[in-house]
Amino acid sequence: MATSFSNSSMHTLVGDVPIKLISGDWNSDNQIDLIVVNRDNSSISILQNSNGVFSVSQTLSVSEHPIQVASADWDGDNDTDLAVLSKESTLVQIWFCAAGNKSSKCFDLYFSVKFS
Ligand SMILES: [Ca+2]
Ligand SMILES: [Ca+2]
Repeated sequence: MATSFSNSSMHTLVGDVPIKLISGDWNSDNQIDLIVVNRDNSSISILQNSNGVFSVSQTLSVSEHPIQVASADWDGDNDTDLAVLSKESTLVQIWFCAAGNKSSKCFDLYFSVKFS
C-alpha cells in the first residue's frame, strides 16, 4: 500500500532544538516511522506513521544534549534497535525494540555502554 501525504501543513510537536532525523520501521507494521533527536530537552521522539499521519508514540529520556542516533538490529531478534550518543556523556545508550507485538511503544529496555 502506498502512503500518501495529503496535508502539506501537517505538524507534529517534538522537543526543543530538534537536530537529527532518521527513518525506519521500528514497530514492524510496514510503515516507515521517524525518530527526532531533541538536543535541548535531552529526549528522543518516535513519530509513528499511520497511513501518512505522524504522531509521537513514545518519548525517550536520554543523557544530556543528544547529538547522534543510529539504528540497526544489534541483538539479532529482527526488531530494529536504537543507539543514542550525547554530547555531555561518555555513554552510548542502546534501546532494544520489542516490536514483535507491533506495539506503538516498542523501546522498552535499554542499557548503556561506557567509552573513554
Ligand atoms: Ca512503522
Ligand atoms: Ca533487535
